[in-house]
Amino acid sequence: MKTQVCIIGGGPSGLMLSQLLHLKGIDTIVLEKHSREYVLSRIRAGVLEHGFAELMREAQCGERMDAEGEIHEGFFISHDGVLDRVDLEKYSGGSSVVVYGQTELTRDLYDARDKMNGAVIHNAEDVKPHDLTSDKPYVTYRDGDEVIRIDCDYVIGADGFHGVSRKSIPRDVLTEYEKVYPFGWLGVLSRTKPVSPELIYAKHERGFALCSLRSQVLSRYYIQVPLSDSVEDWSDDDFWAELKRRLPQEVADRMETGPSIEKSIAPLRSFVAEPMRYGNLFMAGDAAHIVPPTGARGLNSAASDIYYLYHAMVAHYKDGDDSGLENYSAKALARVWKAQRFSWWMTTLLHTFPDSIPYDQKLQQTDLEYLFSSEKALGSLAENYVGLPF
Ligand code: FAS
Ligand code: PHB
Repeated sequence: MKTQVCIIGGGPSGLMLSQLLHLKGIDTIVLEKHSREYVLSRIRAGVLEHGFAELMREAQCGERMDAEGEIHEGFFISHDGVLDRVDLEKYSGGSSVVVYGQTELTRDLYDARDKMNGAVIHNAEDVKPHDLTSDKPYVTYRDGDEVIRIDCDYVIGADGFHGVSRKSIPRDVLTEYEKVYPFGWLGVLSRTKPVSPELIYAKHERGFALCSLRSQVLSRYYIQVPLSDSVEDWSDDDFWAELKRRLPQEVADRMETGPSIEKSIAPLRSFVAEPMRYGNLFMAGDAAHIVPPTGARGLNSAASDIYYLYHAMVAHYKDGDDSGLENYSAKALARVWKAQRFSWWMTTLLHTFPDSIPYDQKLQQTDLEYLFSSEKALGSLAENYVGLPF
């Protein structure tokens, strides 16, 4: 088989790039190790930056997002029993975010690929990139006992944190930066009316909590839990009781509870791999960087990688201009690190750290007080949350 761009990974990064390049007449093949059902069963991000939403529309996949997604112009931070609102629209100079689940946008991307007869190969086993530093790279994968080879011009590593692409870069080329947090997030999805029309990020001495949503009949909640916890340690009743303890009484009193239809624990880490290019391999999304979900930057950091790669590939194939490809890693990393900083800051501000000393706790308190006493501080939070420019 031959294609121009072989994309490893059928998550939002890989599918979005495949769709955008197809619309410009650039041929791609997407190799996904799991089934489509498995990919769509994962519950992940919920908040889309303005830039991600624009990319979905440019990829001709934004129709359902615009119809079913919710525009949010602010969110709340609860602390010391009170709710303080962050007015995103006011402090970002008129921008907002779209609340629309990653599961749904991934479904929209798959549907768009199907409509255009896009080549997305599921259950691709043992995917391996080869000859990445040559001008004739190729990728192999197994379909049962048969090994299939795909010759291409470029390989895109959009295969997430546990993928094969980053591991294909020699250790002496790659530099990895990592910070692991001493807690995780226990997430619950429930068919209940969301407790608040806008998200509530709760700082509490018992631990962080987040009230989010997927629609007006589907709620998404999280509580910070020790790394030693497992999902089996948490009955639905225990989860709801603990979530309520971490919220202001007026919010807890109106909380509609119900059975969990999904319950999982995600560890929190900050991670960046540099460079994001090796020969004719370009990494994008979680393959190259991970953030704690506190700042809702995970999926949104992938958006700018895809935006840069899309324009670089079009410039190469249409104009013979390789400047975008040459500058990709440095340009993508500049925005990635700003998302890393913001995610670290939001996580440090709002979580209870088991080993924190009284001085740290006073700093957290002061940071919150400063935030809500300064329009410039709120402006900084808002411009990062709605998404820094690509
Ligand atoms: P993905 O990991 O989504 O996709 C990579 C794809 O590559 C997967 O489908 C995988 O099966 C496939 N793959 C892996 N190895 C392969 C191989 N060897 N061969 C072929 N295919 C391979 N972000 C937020 O903003 N908010 C959140 O609340 C949030 N919660 C999260 C919870 C969890 C448990 C995780 C893991 C992530 C969460 N994220 C969240 C971040 C998440 O949304 C990612 O940023 C987003 O999925 C990035 O998309 P991709 O880069 O496409 O990577
Ligand atoms: C979610 O709805 O899953 C969500 C929203 C905002 C975050 C993290 C997760 O910061």
